[in-house]
Amino acid sequence: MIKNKKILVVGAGGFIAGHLIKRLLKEKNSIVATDIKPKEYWFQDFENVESYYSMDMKDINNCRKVTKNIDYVFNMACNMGGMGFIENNKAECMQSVLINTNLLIACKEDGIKKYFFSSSACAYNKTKQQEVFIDGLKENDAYPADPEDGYGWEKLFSERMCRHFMEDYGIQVRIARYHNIYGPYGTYDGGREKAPAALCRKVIKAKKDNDNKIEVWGDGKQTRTFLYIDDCVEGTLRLFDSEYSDPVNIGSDEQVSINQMIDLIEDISGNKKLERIYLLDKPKGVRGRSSNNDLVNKVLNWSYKIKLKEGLKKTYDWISAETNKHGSNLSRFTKS
Ligand code: GKE
Repeated sequence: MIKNKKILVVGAGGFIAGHLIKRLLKEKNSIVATDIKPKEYWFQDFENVESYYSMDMKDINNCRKVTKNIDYVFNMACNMGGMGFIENNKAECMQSVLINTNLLIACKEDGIKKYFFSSSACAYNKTKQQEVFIDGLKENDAYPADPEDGYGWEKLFSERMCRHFMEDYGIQVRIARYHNIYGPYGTYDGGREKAPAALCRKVIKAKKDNDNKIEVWGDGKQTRTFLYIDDCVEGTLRLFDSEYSDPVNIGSDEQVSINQMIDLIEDISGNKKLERIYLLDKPKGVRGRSSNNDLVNKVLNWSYKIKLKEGLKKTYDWISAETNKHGSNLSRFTKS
């Protein structure tokens, strides 16, 4: 485990980075945190972070400001969200290549030795995800390249940029392909939310309004796997500590349909069964997706511990508490 190091976390105001920083601080590391969002909109707030910066890391001059005297860098920053966001903001998502590229240039100039890049299951070839229940995606299923339009290409391009900085300049890179990470202290409203938080929010709202229906994107038969944030952070830190520098899945293989996930959320809510209004024109992404964890088990001896029902309960309870405090649209968690 990383201890007593000086670590730059880019995208520090985001969901995964917020939980990652909490772990790194616990291990007595000193953190330099940057995010494009103003600090009041960061998902988590850490008083004992060494320094905060609210600035756009697509600008290489900002990258150069924060890579001095740093041991390690975690690039958790990209303009992204669930399908509702990435399907409608492809140019915005692609520009995140500027963050990763300029950050790597600054790291090379400052002799930083180790660099983590958060990639995504959206890097995988779409034609291998056209059936409802598919075999888990193996790391070499990213080629031949046919990733999610916009966001997926940004991730795949940036993976290769990382590899070439390692080959040409010796920066040790570690690359995780995250499979739909969910949990508390993430976006649950406002358009960037992913399915677990969105559907928790909808079930919570239906219960509160004594409504008997919810809107579901697609026909509900599409499948995914979802990884709880604590398992994601553990896998990320194990990968960073390892010697493995090719992209590797950090995901779950507990494949469920969206309908099955809604069943779990309704059980958690203790509410009556809701009528599902299927909106077939909404953003759907791939038909089926799951993570093959053979490689990550082998190289990191890591597997997820928190099953979907348990993770959804923690997420549901947190969103319910937040909406009681802020209402579904007012919470700072929806600003981004
Ligand atoms: N966001 C959302 N909101 N999705 C819904 C909803 C809803 O209210 N109702 C049903 N869905 C369906 C979507 O249509 C999609 O088929 C599935 O849930 C998952 O949607 P998602 O969580 O927004 O995103 P995806 O898993 O399709 O893609 C995401 O994958 C991540 C990596 O695994 C991407 O948007 C990125 O967040 C990331 O690459």
